[in-house]
Amino acid sequence: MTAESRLPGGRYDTVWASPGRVNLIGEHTDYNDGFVLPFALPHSTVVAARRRAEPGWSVTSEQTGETVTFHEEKVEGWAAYVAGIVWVLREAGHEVPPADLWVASDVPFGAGLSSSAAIECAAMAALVELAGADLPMQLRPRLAQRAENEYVGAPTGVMDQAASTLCRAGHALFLDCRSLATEQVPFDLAEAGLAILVVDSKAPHAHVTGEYAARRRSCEDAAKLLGVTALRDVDVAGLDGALAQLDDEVMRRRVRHVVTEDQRVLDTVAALRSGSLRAVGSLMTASHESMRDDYEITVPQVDTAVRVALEHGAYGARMTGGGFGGCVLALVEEDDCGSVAAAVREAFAANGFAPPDTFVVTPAEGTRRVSLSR
Ligand code: GAF
Repeated sequence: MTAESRLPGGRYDTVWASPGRVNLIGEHTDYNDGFVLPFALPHSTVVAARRRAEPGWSVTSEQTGETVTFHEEKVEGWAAYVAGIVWVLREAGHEVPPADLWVASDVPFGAGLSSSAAIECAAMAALVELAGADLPMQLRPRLAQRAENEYVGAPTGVMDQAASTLCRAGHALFLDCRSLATEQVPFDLAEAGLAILVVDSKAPHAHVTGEYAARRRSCEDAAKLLGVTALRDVDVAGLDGALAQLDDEVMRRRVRHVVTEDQRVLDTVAALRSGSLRAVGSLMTASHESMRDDYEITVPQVDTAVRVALEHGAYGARMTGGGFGGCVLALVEEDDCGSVAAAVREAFAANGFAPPDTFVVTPAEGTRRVSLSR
């Protein structure tokens, strides 16, 4: 059942859908002005909107049936993702007309698949249309990020909002998080007989907590000590020299992750451009090792999923997203999806972990207008 088919019956002025994402490679590089390579999931969040006569906005969740109505006051909880978009559009000088909104989603929550960016970007698209505002897609990710940073209070980078807004079906989005320059990189797994298997580890995932903020702070402190604007300005050729200037061993490891991860994104893009899809596997695994050993953001469940996938023939595997739980991506032969998924499930059971979810994904379309046929 698609998210849009779960919207309550009725007349809407407009309906928009924005997807969740997985990040093929480039983790914790976005807030360092670096490179990322996400693609959109087939799972999306749909926001339907209708103008209303009385002032204010309401948002109703299809999932819980709850309606939150707000005016100027600060909203907390899930509705903050929508209220934050109203706030940021008004901050940017757009007049947002009073409206009732309905939200339905099939993006798994709290799994590191960007359910928050999906609701933000769909709400933004619906409200921009109601407002009749001229706000090009390219400018929307920064605004949605600002809503998440300043209204919701999560110190994230721009990757998730950019992925949810700008991704194209059949492509990964090569994004320079400093300039926001993009390249749609063809990523046709089926043609190569490959698949990306997602393992949702079901380990609790919450990057609003201190660990994400601490990683970000450590990177910003390191950039200051090195005299650069952001760690993006250190490349692998200059890495040893940069590390030699830092006294703190933990900070050195954080810097090494970010600098080598940026290079792995560039190497992955080069591999995809030359059609060497299988070569991406070793870069994914190196990325995971760097997140595990240097950035220290993995947990036993995701490390187990990666190890078992590799033992059962995956070309590469890595955690995707902010970390401390969430999902693992494994690059596998299409025919091996079932056996790799079964091996991971067995290993989770043997370790006493909650059963994971496993599913195969292909790169889907970013934010799109939906025509309801009913
Ligand atoms: C989360 C954040 F929201 C992103 O901005 C990004 O930093 C990611 O973690 C890690 O790459 O999804």
